[in-house]
Amino acid sequence: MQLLILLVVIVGIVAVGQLAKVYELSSRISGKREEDISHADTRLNANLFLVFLVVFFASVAYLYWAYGDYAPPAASVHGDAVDTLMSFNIWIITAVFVLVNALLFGFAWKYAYDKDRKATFFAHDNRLELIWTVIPSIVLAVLIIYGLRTWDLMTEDASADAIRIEVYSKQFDWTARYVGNDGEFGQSNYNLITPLNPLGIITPEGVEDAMAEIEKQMGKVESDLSFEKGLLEAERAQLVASLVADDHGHGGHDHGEHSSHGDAEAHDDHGGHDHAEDHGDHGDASGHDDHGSHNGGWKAIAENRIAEIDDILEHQTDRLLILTDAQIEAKEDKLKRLKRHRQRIVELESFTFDNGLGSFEAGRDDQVVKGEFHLPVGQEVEFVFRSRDVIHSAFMPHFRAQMNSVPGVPTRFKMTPTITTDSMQTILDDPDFNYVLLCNKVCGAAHFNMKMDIIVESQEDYEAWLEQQDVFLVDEDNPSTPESQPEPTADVESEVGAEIAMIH
Ligand SMILES: [Cu+2]
Repeated sequence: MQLLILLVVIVGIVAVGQLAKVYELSSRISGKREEDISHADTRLNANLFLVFLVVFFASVAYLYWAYGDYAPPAASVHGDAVDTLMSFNIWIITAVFVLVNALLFGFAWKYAYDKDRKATFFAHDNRLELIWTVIPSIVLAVLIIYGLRTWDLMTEDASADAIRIEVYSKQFDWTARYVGNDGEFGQSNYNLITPLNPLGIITPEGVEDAMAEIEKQMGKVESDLSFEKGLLEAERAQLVASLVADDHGHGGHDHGEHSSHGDAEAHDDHGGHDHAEDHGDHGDASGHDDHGSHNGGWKAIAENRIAEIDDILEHQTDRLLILTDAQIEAKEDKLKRLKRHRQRIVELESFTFDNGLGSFEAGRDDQVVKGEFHLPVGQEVEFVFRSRDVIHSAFMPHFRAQMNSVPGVPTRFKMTPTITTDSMQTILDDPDFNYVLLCNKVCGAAHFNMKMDIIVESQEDYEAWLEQQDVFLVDEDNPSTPESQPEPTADVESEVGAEIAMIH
């Protein structure tokens, strides 16, 4: 079938070529030149340009009319500003579009070829250059400054009493988290994620398990590396070389022989040898006249290590590993990564918030919700976005809000919803309407399904709903805080709770 299509295409090309040739030949016979075009043809083409211009403008006008009002009314404070900015841009773009195309096709019509007309020629005009440089510069500057000011409405610092919500993305769903009474999100870490703790909020048990897991993995990698044949041989060669170098400095013993000992005990065979003594009491200055104590101690350690390596190479061959350079590098990288993970958890564990709240307390009363989350109307909300796997984009079209959600880099914006879900259902005459949070970054196979409903309601309804949401660690009577956490933090917590209650 494909071959057939290819054949048809080839035959077509050949046919067109032949036709062109025939036309050329017949023109030559009738004495007509290729560039001789009749006046009627020229006028026809010129008029077609004009027809095209009219049809083009008419269809663009139709598209504006049919699709120009693409979004329901903005449901946030800054949303109106975003819409105004958008309209402002559209008006400028439309004006430039009409002007440029009218000139382009209008001139093609007006100045169609006329054998009696002579073109004027001028190479340069400073005034024209100035006009088409300065005017676009001013227009662009206005657009950029206006745009940045609108952007600030979303991104400047939220007020102190703003509600804080974390939106967490992963392939392929969203999770929302409220701070709870203490006003702080519990710290979280990728390594603390479990099926029951999908956000990886820090808990003493979580830290213990994660640390154990990291240590286990580190132990495995370290053990692999310590039995890698090439690494052992390289280490041995380096130790031998440094012993020899040291020896040359002192003009003393033959360490080449020394370094070939089978194991540590072999030192004893050498009886009164200097190094047997070193072995006995390394680090002790007394009794080593020709070597410094430091030097002697180092030598003993080096020789012990050589003996150890020899033992492994000769007697523990079943434990030896032979790895490629790339494999060794991968293992070393993994070790570094695990150490970094461990370090981060240690830092999180000891973290204290400005209000004295410890790391473990902050997370305990966090409320984690899925499927939908609620917002009170007229109240400023600060969103913080985190991602577990790839870059997602939190898009709330009705609030004219969007922000990338990036692994490892928390992002944020603030907004104030102005229309409740109920009112919007009335405005749109659609009882099924719901505000939505969508993913607006193609993030994988089920990207299209990555959605969360948003309910905007009165302050009372919102509080009643929030009241019903589970707190992260439910067992309040038996707090799973470690012994080392001092009692006073509990007081700080209740004080902060009281303060927040007063604000509301
Ligand atoms: Cu996504």
